[in-house]
Amino acid sequence: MSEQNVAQDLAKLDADRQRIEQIHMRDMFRNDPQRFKKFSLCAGELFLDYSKNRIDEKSLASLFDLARTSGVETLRDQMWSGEHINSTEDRAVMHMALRHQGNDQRIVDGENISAPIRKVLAAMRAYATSLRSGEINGSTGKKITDVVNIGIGGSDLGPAMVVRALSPFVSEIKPHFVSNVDGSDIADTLNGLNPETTLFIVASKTFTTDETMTNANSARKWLSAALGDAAVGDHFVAVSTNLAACASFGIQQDRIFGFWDWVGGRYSVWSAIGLSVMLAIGADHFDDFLIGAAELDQHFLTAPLEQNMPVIMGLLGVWYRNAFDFSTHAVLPYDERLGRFAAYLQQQDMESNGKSVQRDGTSVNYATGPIVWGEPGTNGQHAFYQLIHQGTDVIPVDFLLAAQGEEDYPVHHEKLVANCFAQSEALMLGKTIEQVTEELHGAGVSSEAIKELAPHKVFPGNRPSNTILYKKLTPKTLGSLIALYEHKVFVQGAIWNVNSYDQWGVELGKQLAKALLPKVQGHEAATAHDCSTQGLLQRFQSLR
Ligand code: G6Q
Repeated sequence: MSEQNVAQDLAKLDADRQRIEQIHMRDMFRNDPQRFKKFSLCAGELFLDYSKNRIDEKSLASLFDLARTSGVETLRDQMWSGEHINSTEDRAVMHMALRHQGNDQRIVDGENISAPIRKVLAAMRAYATSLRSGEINGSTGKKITDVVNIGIGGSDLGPAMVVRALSPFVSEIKPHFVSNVDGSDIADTLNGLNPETTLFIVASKTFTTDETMTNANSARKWLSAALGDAAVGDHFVAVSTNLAACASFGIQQDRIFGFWDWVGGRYSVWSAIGLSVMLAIGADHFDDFLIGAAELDQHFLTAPLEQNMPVIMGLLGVWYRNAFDFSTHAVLPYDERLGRFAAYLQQQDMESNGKSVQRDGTSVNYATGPIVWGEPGTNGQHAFYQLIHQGTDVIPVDFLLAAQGEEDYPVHHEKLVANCFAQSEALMLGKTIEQVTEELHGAGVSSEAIKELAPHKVFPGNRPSNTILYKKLTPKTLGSLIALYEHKVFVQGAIWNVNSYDQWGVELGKQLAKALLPKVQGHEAATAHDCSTQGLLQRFQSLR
């Protein structure tokens, strides 16, 4: 990566911002009927309309310059060639290799990783196929009908989001997810399940994560109480890089699916962490999911920056975060089954780029990762869209939409589409005081009432949005969508010069929870804390 002074490079965007702020987007559209054509593109099966952004050709050119001077392409190529771009953990970042479709070798630390990737994938396929067909059964010979994935963070959010998104493809086996250490999570999940027909996947890269091991031990107790301890081998599989710990939990050697330290947790749904997905949708659909991601990877690796969808989305995010100081970004799928997509992206984006130091450890003096949030439309329209349209914060939005619904409810889908397009149009156009006044006059409202009411009915407009349109939410499309956002996050991390692949910010809380546990349990005195923490401990003990 080139030597850089990020703040200086970002400051160069200011002249563009000042120029752009002089003109409302509605005028940009009025002045240029080619805007949609100019500012939209395809990548595989995804279509992106980014014309409803506060951009012109000149500001985009500056953004592409920024990508070049920040060394986005160099870092991308370093990642793909297996260099340890995750410097603080001294690791390569090779999740793209998990879905790579070519026969070429991928070398990490002198080893060809393509062969072990294919081996694990084949083992997953063989297991999934036998389990789904009833060739492999539970300890009493009954067919497994329910699978519970026990994992948290990267070992939960990806698979949980994906099986929900692909629910029309789920057959034979019903997937469940337990992540929270809160006992209500496992209790509610086990309630109604039959131990004889339930399989648990303990999904943990390290196999030491407290929440996951606590849940795994409770699940094991539940199963042993019903079927005896000898049944554990038939009802538990593991996904981990810590093979020794899996074996000592009692998991059979051939039911441990491995992965590698060059797969970050939040980038691991493509690895054996996706086993619950494969069990639920079948191996062929899982292959399509990988193929969809690989298609986006090829696009990201080869398309020129100016026609590179994740690069464009990443740059627009930097534009708003740094030149305009907008601090949040909403992802609003008009696709109910993407109900967990925003939660998934929160980890992908905020754990990756929520950083305050550069790669060399020096503090940043510019803003980095935005707050990412969202909910599916149209529900959000009846809730928080008020603020998006008329609040004091400007919130750039991504709308996600399938042209075809999975179900035979055409009227529903047409209404969904109309609402999605209407929102981006409304955000861009807004409504002027003159339009409001005219409308109210037309409705016969008195001049006096109009004076009072009109300001409340004005929409400033000029609010940016992207629209990502695809034919249908299939495994392949979903693979492409996730990869698109992964690369977008990469581009932003490269520009902000942060390490997008570590997550030290999650450690302090874990460390303090460990120290607090004996005090919560009452084994140690509630001392040596600040008076708030101490007071809470005492209050808690008095309420137990
Ligand atoms: C993701 C993080 C984190 C991780 C969980 C679970 O990038 O590393 O979310 O996935 O903490 O870790 P284990 O898989 O090791 O249990």
